[in-house]
Amino acid sequence: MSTSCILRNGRRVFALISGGRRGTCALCGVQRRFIIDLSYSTHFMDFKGSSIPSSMKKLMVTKLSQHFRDAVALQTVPVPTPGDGELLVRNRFVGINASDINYTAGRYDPTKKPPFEVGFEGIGEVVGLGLSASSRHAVGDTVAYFSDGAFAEYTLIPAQKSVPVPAVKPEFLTLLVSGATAYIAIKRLGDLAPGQTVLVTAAAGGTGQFAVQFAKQAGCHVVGTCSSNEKAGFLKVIGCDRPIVYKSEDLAATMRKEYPQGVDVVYESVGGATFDLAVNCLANKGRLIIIGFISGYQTASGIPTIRGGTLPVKLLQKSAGVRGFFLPHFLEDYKEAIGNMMRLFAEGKLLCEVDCGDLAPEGRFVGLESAFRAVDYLYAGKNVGKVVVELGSSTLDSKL
Ligand code: X1H
Repeated sequence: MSTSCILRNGRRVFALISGGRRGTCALCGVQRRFIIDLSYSTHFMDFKGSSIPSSMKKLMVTKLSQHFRDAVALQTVPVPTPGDGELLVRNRFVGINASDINYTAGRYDPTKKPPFEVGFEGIGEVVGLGLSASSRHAVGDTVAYFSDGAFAEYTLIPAQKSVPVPAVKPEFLTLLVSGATAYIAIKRLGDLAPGQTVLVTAAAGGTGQFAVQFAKQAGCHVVGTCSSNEKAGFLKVIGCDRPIVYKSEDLAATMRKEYPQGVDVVYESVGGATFDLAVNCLANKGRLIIIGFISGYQTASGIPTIRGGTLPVKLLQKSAGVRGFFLPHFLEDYKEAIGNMMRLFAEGKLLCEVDCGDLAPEGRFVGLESAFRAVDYLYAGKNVGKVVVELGSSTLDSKL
């Protein structure tokens, strides 16, 4: 057995998986790298006889573009080795976010040049880990994470970023970015009181579904916009008092007629004309929370146009406010948010709707290559709930 002592970032770390012993799987012919116990602890033991292959599929941004298919390529790369404080996670589900294309367009960090990895969140099993990570984790742990590079069969994550989950269910994945965004934005910026009115745009989407439920739980009257009757039905199920199908109803006219005093809070993710409309229906002292502006992301600038010139006047006239919300700026609230949402889900008080594309034209999103279809599906506004891609083949499943 070769002892694996590698240099990573200039530091010496002991790897808990090793390329020392390799074998070819008799069933599929894939070169596998066995997990080898390099320690004196059962933490590093082979997990239920499973092995991990030496190579894997991964999506990489090879060119900056706001069009996911132009920006991203499917590559075969070596399965990485965990450094000291890292976990190697075999992803079973990965989450699609509207902002994935802001990332592929280089908007998150304009200094970052391709190639770089993509994907914000995943859930799966720990299959390898570094020495200091082993004080709190073990091979076989089920974890979810909000970290870079999720669109891969295996992802290395810093152990501190892992969220322990009771099972590898896609419902838990919905909480990491979409749920946490709604929970923290509403709690920290909403200033909700019972009896107030909240408007949620794209209410049946990945994050909208949570905003509806948290506003309802705060004792508010909730109005939600969506694009179809099917989505309006879903909104009713999650407690939305007034679903508005904006394709068949004039949203501005309905708001003027039914909410002449305006709404206290808007949870807004569409941008452009929808943002303008949201400003117009704010009540006195209303709060508009910008969590995104999806209507602009596929354009060159990424920014939809608004009637900005009148914004200061309108805010002044209503003593209203507009606040932006970007999840990484609120990580101090993250643990509490995830813990509370997990408890609500376990108690049956939170519905986490997952859309794996079962009704999509080419069917369920299975395998990394289906991330392309999944992004298109989200941008076509077809999803009800969070768009999730399932990874992992049945042959691997039988080994784990
Ligand atoms: C450092 O802070 C940020 C914040 C947002 C860095 C990048 C962004 C970004 O790319 C985003 C973004 C991120 C999350 C989210 O939920 C929505 C959005 S919208 C957006 C953006 C879009 C177009 C641009 O030209 C610039 C930013």
